[in-house]
Amino acid sequence: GFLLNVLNTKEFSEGSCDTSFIEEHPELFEIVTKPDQEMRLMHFIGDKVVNDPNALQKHFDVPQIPAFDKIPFKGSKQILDEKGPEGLKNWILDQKSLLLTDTTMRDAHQSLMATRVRTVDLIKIAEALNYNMQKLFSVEMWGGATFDVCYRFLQEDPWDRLERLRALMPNLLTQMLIRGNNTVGYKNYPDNVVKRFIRQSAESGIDIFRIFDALNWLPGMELSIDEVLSNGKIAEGTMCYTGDILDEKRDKYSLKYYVDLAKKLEKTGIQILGIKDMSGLLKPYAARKLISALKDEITIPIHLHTHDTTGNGVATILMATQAGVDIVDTAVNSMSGLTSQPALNSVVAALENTERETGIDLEKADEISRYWDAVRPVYQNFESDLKSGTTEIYRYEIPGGQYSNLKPQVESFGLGHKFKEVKEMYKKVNEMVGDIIKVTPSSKMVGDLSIFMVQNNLTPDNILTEGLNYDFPDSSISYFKGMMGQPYGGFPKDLQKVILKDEEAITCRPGDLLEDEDFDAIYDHLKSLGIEPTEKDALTYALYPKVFEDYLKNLKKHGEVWRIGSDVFFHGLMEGETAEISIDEGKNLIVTLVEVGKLLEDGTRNLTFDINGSRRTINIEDST
Ligand code: 3PY
Ligand code: ZN
Repeated sequence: GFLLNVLNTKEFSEGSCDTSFIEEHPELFEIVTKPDQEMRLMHFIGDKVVNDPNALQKHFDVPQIPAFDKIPFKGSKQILDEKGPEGLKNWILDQKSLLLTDTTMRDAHQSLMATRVRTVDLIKIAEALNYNMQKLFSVEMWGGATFDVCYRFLQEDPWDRLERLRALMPNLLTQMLIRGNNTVGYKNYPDNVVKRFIRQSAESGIDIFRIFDALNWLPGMELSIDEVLSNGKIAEGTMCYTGDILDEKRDKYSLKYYVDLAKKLEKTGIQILGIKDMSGLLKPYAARKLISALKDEITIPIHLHTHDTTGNGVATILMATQAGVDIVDTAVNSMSGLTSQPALNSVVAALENTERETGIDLEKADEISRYWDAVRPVYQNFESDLKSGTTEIYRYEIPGGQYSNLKPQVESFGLGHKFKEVKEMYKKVNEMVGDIIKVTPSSKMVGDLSIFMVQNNLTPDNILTEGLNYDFPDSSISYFKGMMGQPYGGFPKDLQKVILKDEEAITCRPGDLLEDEDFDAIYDHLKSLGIEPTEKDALTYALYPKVFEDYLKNLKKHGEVWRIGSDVFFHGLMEGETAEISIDEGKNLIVTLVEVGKLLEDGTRNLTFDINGSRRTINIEDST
């Protein structure tokens, strides 16, 4: 009784009270550990119920996991394990079938719902995907924005996600997106961070590293490529596509530009050439032209990534298929289209009974799609209101992930009514900075600068004079300093001067100037925070120190919230509703929210839960 009362106090469950009494009596601790974990989670849920306006009062369907037989088979992963990277490369070239990558677990949700899909929803479907989609080439399930969003918004550990998914999909190649020297961040990191990050990612289970540089600048990719190769993994050196090779007036990024770049990438020793069409600008006939030319000029397999923002995505894939592309990215239908990838099931169906049929069982793929169909409503608060494909993307050239985020970003500056103006400015800013490749982080620079210019009534016509009176956004300064690398064609010098004022720009690789990270100091610091740090923790701290410290604080306060089902995590519980909540491996609680008490004079409410048949009351501060 006494212990439960201690546990139920708000100070205790938030960890803010003086616990020296308990620390001095370690024997108490053995008894309190389990209920403590329960109470921390109940506190998290109670807080959601009382204080989160997004806690929708509605029921969600339970997503159905398709049946599967766990019979061992040889998948793409075994080809890599048995034949090595070179062997896998040759195996790809020998395939007649179009090979598919499923991006549902990474780019699809990054582009549709602000990267919010949680580990529990991924691991539930992972085995069914492995055993029912045996002909998949790879599963993109890590990297890009998933890394920081995990810690920042989901209070979960992306390394744990990676290792669990790897174990549940033993036959399929895993794939991640890495931003060259920016790894999974938004700025250049010291070389030893980049190398150790890649080594650990390989060890935790990544097979294929899609490496890009936001300006297609080779020195921004070489270090990562070398490190992936020396770890015996697959380096997919990538060129980002922008402009329109069909339009002779847009000649900065011509067919020749891409062919030359592809040849340079091939020389680095990569096993696969990636084409990253992050905005969905590669029109169907341009895809045919590009892939045909590349097939004549390079010998390594080609992997095409596009977005369906314009509605032309499947057409682009089919034209690329006809021209001989080896692998393409798709997302299962219920997670495809719009700012996401083109539809996997539709491509499978389109190619049935043709030379390049994929071998994927459409009915089984449809079951996977139905699973995601049921998962998706839980995330509806994160979806954009885009209802149809839009050809305005050909005009604005905004990447899929950024397009769905730009409106909330613009609204957060109080400029919601000027959204169209910001998009027009995005186009003008791109021209003003010299027509650049726009992808994380250069796309963010263009977006931030566009908002800044609209906000301050700056235009490309007055910026060279007016701009001298302004401090520009950090991303603009970093870009013009050369900290995102060197753009093809160089910087516009006069604008660079206006933005940098007296600061000097660099022309070398930022990593050449950065001191190596002191990992011993990081380990010591993390120990001082009370954890026994792993290499994964140290790397996270090197990439995102503040985000990681906040994550650790939340972990201490709320426990392993990643185990809670997403309906409860995002929407809490309704009065009278029961949910099964996992608090540890194989350990579940049956929790009913019995009653939300009335507002008390001290501004709190008592919430009554039934936990595995016992009543518990938790006091929650009402801050609404
Ligand atoms: C990322 O860098 O996260 C991207 O997906 C860019 O397109
Ligand atoms: Zn993408």
